[in-house]
Amino acid sequence: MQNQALQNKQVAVMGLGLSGQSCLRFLLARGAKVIAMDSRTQLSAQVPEGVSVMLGDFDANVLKSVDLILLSPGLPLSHPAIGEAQAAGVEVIGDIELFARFNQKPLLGITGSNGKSTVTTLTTAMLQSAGLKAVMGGNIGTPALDLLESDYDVAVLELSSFQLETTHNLPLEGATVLNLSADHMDRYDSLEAYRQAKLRIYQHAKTRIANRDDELTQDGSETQTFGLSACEKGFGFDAPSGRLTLDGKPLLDFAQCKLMGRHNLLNIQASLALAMCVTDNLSALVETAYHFTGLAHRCELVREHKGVRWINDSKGTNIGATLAAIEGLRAQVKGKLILIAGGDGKGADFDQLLPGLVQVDELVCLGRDGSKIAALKSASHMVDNMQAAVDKCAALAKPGDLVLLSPACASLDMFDNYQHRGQVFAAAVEGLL
Ligand code: UMA
Ligand code: ADP
Repeated sequence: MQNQALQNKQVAVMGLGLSGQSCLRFLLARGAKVIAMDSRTQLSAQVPEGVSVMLGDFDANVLKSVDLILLSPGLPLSHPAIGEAQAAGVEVIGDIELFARFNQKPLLGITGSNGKSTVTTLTTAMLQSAGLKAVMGGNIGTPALDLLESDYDVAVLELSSFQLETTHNLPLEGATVLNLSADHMDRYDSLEAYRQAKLRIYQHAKTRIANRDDELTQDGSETQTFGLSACEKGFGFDAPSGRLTLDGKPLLDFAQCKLMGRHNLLNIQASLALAMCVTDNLSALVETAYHFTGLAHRCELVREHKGVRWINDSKGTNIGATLAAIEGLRAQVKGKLILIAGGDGKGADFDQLLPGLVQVDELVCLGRDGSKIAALKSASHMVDNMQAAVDKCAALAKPGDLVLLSPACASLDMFDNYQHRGQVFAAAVEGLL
């Protein structure tokens, strides 16, 4: 697409968060006439000059009158005003679709319920070590349109189901759905509707990389797979030798990697599969897999104090993530595993957390939906805030125990975001010293 294509076009940008703001900058720079809308009546960010701003309820008549609507991921396509505009023939897209129309470089795409940021970051690091100018963006935090300002050989995109709903033509060299478990059930009618949004990532992908152990990631079109089983084709794992394999041949010794837990074995396989879509420098990719230490707030050791390990997995914002954290860590705990969970459950059915809760010895719950989780286990304690949660765990813990913050919930009922929640936890743990 040419810059002129947007010149003097009337475009409504709906939602003025990070992606909405990136759309404003991009559109203004290309001469579009922009109307900015947000359902909130107060905004924390400033809107650039030259943009007309409409706050509060969306006006369907305004939306019907524009040439194009750019919808933020936090807003559902099902909003009636958007439906009216679509019925009137107005095109509705998201920032990723706009990015795709202007990007001219190879792209890799990552979605799934959990592990997206880890795989996006690891894949980018692998490509950089292979000598490519690789950048990452999308759901991970840097809006995709902002990437177009930089010079890159390849862009690695973390894509949420929300972003994929408004993306129609995204050509990807490689795409993966890492795994699928219930999340955002306050936005989707069913798990299948959420899954279908995720599977859209495969639509225009050359290599489609699915998880053999999770059939919900497969749509029958996959051309590459990864999984925990030994396998003659694709990425596999030979349990007796502890080696990750490619087409049955040993590739790396997982015990030598800094990332731990079965979920991270899968994350490494998926990253290798993606990176290999754009480079054949396999030794550089494997070397990076050995040295990658993981991201903050994901099964991160805060401190070992009086023989008790305190782990921050604040990014465990849904049941699947918390189950993976418990399974990944349980084998390493000699004493008790004490879990801190609870927050905004996003409409989840917490019964699905039961297979994890049976592996937990003590449960400390907080937040809006904490009592729903606490009700599932007899050895549970409800507390009012994170400080009280840490104090309770300190009173329960003995040398050899592990305390895991993995809430299975979003943080927004009590904190600014998951990072803030993890920081408050870490500060409370440090306060025990
Ligand atoms: N909102 C309103 N009214 C509006 C617009 C937004 O109430 O008119 C609310 C939304 O309901 C939501 C919040 O504002 O609660 C933010 O929504 P947004 O669409 O403005 O979000 P952005 O700030 O643009 O950030 C988005 C992604 N956020 C969401 O999809 C909710 C960010 O992912 C992403 O990093 C950013 O674009 C850059 O691409 C965050 C996220 O939480 C990390 N993603 C979800 C997740 O990972 O589970 C999908
Ligand atoms: P996302 O970006 O999808 O939220 P992250 O890489 O930030 O994923 O990891 C979030 C949480 O999900 C981590 O705290 C970890 O507990 C869990 N997790 C990471 N990778 C996986 C995986 N492959 N399968 C299941 N859970 C995972």
